[in-house]
Amino acid sequence: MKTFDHMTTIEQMESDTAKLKEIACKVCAETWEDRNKSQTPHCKFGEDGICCKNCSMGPCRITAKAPRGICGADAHAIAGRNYLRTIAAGTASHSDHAREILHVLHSTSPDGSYKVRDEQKLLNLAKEWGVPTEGKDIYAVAHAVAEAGLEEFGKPFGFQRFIKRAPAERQKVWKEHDIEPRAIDREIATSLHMTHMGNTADAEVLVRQGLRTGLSNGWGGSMIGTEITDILFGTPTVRSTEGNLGVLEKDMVNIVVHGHDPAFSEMVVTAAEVKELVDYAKAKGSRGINIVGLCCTANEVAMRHGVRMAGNFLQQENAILTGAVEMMCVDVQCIFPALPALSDCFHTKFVTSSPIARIPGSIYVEFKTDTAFDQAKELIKMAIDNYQNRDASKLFIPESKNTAVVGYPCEQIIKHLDGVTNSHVDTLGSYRPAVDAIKAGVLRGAVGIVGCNNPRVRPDYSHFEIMKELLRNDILIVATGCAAQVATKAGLLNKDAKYLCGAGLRRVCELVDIPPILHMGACIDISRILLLVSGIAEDWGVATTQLPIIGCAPEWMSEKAVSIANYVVSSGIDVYLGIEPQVKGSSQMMELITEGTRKLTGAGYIINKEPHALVKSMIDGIEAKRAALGI
Ligand code: XCC
Ligand code: SF4
Repeated sequence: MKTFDHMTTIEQMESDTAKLKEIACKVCAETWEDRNKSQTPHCKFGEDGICCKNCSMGPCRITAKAPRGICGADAHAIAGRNYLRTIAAGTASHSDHAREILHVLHSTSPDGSYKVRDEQKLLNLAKEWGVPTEGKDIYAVAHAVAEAGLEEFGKPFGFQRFIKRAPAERQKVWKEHDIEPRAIDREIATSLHMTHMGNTADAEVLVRQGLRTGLSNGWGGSMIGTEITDILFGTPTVRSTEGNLGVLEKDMVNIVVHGHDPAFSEMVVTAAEVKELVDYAKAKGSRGINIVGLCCTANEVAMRHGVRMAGNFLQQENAILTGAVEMMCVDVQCIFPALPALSDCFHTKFVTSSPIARIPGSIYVEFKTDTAFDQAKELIKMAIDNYQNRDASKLFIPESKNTAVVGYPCEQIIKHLDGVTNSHVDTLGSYRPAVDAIKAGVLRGAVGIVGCNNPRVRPDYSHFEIMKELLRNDILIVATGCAAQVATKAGLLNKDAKYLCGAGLRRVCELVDIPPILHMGACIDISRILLLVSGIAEDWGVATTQLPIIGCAPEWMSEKAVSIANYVVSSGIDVYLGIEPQVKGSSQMMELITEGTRKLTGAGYIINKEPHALVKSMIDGIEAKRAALGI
């Protein structure tokens, strides 16, 4: 049998990093590896979530000798409050990103920087939201939909509109337990209010508000963000691309786009195609302009343009260390404040673009919707002019790169399933072929692998080990965010990765013509996974809690990830974590997040730092769900 021979191993990735570290030493640059050393061991109180500085009588730290803060808050109250604040911050980040995107939609015009690309999706959404469309110009509809979306953030009454998309069973659970998400800003503000000095001290109540706040992200902010981004820039389709640092080109002007909000990166990508700029780059002695992505921005532009991906979160400094980056331009979230100083060791120009992420030492070009395209062209010109400043003695581009097939939003998954069953018209437009494959045991189940990488564990290793083991066990993977990037770097988004799979999954990959890991987008697109799982549950006629489908964040680090975990658990899907949430100092909180939420939503966290043990528990979890279904 054919084998899969072009996988990049973690060891190879680490050897690339080691070579780049040599360059860092040579130019006296500091990287996260150095800072991680000086930050460990971490503060135990912070790690366990039992340091409170929510008022100036404190900070108060809980020990055996001092079991309560000055106000009397105990470990459970303090860990619970800290946890809820984390969820609120994560929800705010995803949702504020969505709000920005709504403003971009509101700015669209036929001759402006931003246009409507997916008119059908816009019309569908207008219908869903009851926005009148008849006799209206598409841009008038866009502006009305944008306003309706913006209402979701602050409306005084009612719940998030998108919860109507969830299975009836879920909506009932949310209502019963009083966790239906209200206006997004309200859930965030309520969480901050509840955790202010002198308010909620009951961990159970804090956790419940965490679920509701998470829901306002998953079925609110994030889902709005995904939907509107598709309307503005097109719903992603399947395309081929490449990933890892080898996508940087020795003889081209390399521009890295990094962050999350595609309003910015889309302009840069489009501007880089302008002929005068390409000619200008050639006139300056290069072979052209090479745009590559990092972190979630990479996923966004890869799915819509096939732009190649330079890597994930902990690789952001490596990109600059190659000495081949003329410009890195960033928007919001997951951007190391270390990047300007690092760029200064090279010729790299480091550009920030959002008032949300101002970083000292950067070149700040505030992006405005009405001038966005011209600003993007200016930036590209600046990068081209910088090409001649490259220092050959500091240049090292690792060769590692892999081909990847990306761009599987729900629409594309259904389209592929339709392709398999075109003779059975009754299953068209549904997930029933996938359901049948799971029922038959050809597929044992599915896992959504999401999230960051994190120096607390060997970076990327947990992802990699877990992914390989799941594939071997006929478990299909959908991936987003930096997890999807690990798969890209490793080569697991290649259709040939089917040779790493068990016989059942391999057959499915061949039949449906997909790689065994489906790239569904950026972290905000985990909202797509919610719809996928809900659709499968409905086509199957069972509850989401019964499905052999689970979520996993092996190396998460951000507050957004905690918010995500909460909406996934609220949606009835177990979440397997490879990094412990910072609540260990409270036995009650540990019980609540692993078991307590099960009584409310039917799902909870399973936590294990050791990836092989974690993946074993995942497979056991999937098999237990199968057994309970009698399949
Ligand atoms: Fe950030 Fe989204 Fe995490 Fe990657 S996966 S490190 S949050 S870029 Ni979302
Ligand atoms: Fe200490 Fe209570 Fe103030 Fe927190 S709120 S810092 S526990 S006194």
